[in-house]
Amino acid sequence: MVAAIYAGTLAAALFATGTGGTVHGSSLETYGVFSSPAATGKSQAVAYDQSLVPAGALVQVRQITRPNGATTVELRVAGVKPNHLFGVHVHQKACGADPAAAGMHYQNKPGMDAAHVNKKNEVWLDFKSNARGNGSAVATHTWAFRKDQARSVVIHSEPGTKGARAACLTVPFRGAS
Ligand SMILES: [Cu+2]
Repeated sequence: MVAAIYAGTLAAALFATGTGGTVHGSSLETYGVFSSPAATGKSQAVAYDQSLVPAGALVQVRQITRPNGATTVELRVAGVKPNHLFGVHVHQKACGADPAAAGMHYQNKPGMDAAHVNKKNEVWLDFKSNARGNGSAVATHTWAFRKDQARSVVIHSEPGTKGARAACLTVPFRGAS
């Protein structure tokens, strides 16, 4: 519980410097402290490659959905490998000890060709960490998630779609009502 309280405080601090302002619509925040799959237990944040995402690194994800369905997802991380380009996507399933547990990318319109596997049809939050190992990204789409079909954020070893899965945060994204 100490870790959770610590993460909550730090996560709040991470977002305190963020966009802020009044949100019209609904907002969801999820945070975690990464740990190895073996040590994870009930934690929602799993680090598979600790050379990129060490145990103890922090992550926070915020979802803002407007009344018209437009959805913004914000990612913030602290304590990851400095000066590194990461690829990040919203995936369909919750994280597990196995990196594959998170399943495929969430897609607005399902399809495996280039017309569907892109950051307009999926939620990509690629970022470059700074010299202190902190990073952030924001993605906005005109569409909302389908209920219960977007369940995690996966951090990959490189930008785009080719990187190995380095870490995962389970996020109960809200679907269109
Ligand atoms: Cu991914």
